[in-house]
Amino acid sequence: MKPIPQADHFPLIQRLTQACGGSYRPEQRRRYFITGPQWAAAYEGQAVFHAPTRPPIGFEDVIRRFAEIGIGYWCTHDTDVIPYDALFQDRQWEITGKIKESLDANGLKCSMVTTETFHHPVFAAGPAAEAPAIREYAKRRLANTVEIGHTLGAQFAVYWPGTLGYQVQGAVEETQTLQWYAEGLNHACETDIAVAARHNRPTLKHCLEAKPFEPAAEILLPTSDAMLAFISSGLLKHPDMVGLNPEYLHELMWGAAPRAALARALVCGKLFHFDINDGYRLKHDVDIGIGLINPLDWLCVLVLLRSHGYAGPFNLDYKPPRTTSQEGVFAVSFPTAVDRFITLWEMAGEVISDSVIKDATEALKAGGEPEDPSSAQSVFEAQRELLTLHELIAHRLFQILIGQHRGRTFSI
Ligand code: GCO
Ligand code: MN
Ligand code: MN
Repeated sequence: MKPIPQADHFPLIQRLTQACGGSYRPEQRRRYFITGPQWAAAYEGQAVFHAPTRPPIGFEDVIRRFAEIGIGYWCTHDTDVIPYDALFQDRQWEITGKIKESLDANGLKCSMVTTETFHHPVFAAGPAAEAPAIREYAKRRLANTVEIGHTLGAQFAVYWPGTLGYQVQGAVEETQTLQWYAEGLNHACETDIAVAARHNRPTLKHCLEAKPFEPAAEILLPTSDAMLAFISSGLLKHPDMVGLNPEYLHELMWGAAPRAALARALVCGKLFHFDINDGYRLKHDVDIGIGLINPLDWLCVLVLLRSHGYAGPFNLDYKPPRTTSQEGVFAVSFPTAVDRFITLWEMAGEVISDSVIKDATEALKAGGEPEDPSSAQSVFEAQRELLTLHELIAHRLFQILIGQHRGRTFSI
C-alpha cells in the first residue's frame, strides 16, 4: 500500500465521516442540554506516560467550534482560562469579559464553572490539607469561582475533590479532613447566597463529583454514594444547595452499575448534573466518548433518566484520544459523541413507548395470583411463567439498540 499524501489526510477523514451518516444538524443538537467542557476540547493528550499530541487551544476557538457543531453550552475550570498569576486580579475580569463576548457572539451559554483544586502544587496535600493557609487559599478560590459563575450566567458549580485522600496511612485523620472539606463547601454556599442576591439571580446548584481510584492511593469520598452520605452527614450548613455530578465512568470504575448509582441519587433528589463518557470496569479513568464501550448499558441509563424527567446537563467529560488530531477533535470526536448521545436518548424514548416492553413490564408488575398466598411454593408457581419476561425485555432492548425492532434483518 502506498503512503497517503499529507494533504489528502483530512479530506479522507471528512469523506469517511460523511459516509458514516447519521449525524444531526447543529440546530437539532442544540435542543439538548449538552455541555462541552473547555478542558476536554483543550486536552492536549498528555498524561503520566504521555507527551502532548495536540497544540494548546484557547477558549475563543473552543467556543466557536462548539457553536459550529451545535453544542449549546460551555463549562470550564477557573484555571483552564485564567492563568494563576491573573487570579483575583483585574486581569481575571478582563478574561471573564472576553469569555462573555465569545459566548454571546457564538450564541452559547455558560452552564457550569468548577474550581481546579488538584493540579497546582499548592494542592499537593489536597484541598483540605492540615495547613490552614492551604484551606484558606482553597476557600478563596471556591468563592472566586462562584463570583465568576454568576458573572458568566452559570447555573451549576462542580467540585471534584482531587487529592482528598492519602498515599500513606495514619497521618491524615479522616473525620477531621472531611470536616475541613465541608468548611470549604460551606464557604462556597454562603458566598453564593450573598453573590446571587447581589446579581439578582438564583443560587448555583453545587454538585459533588466522586472518582474512586485517582489521584490519591486512598480516596475519602470515592463514590457518589459516599457523597450522598457526606451531604446528609450534618457537616454541611446548606445541604439543600448541594447535590451530585456523577460521572458514568467513575461509577463503572469501582464496579458499580452506573444506572443503579444514578437511581440512588434520583431517589435522594440529588441528581443535579451528569458527566457522560464511557470506559471499563475496575480500570483507570480512561474517559472514552459516550457509547463506544457500553452502548446497551448507556441505553438503559438514559431510559432511567428519561422516564424520571431528568432535565439537567449532559456534560461531555471525556478525553478525545491521543491519536485524534486537533482538527479531528472538532470534526470527528465531539460531533460523533454528541450524535451518539442524541441517538441513545431518542432510542430511550422508543424503549419507553415500546409495546412489547410495556406489556411485559406491566405483566411483571401485575404478577400472578397464588392459590395459597401463605405458601412460598404457591406464590412462586403463580409467577413462574411471567418471570421469563425479564430475559425477553433484555432481548428487546438489544433489538432496539441494533434496529431489529424496525425490521432490520441479517441474512444467514
Ligand atoms: C476527571 C474528572 C474531572 C472533573 C472536572 C470537573 O475525570 O478527572 O471527571 O474531569 O469532571 O475536574 O470538576
Ligand atoms: Mn473521568
Ligand atoms: Mn468528570
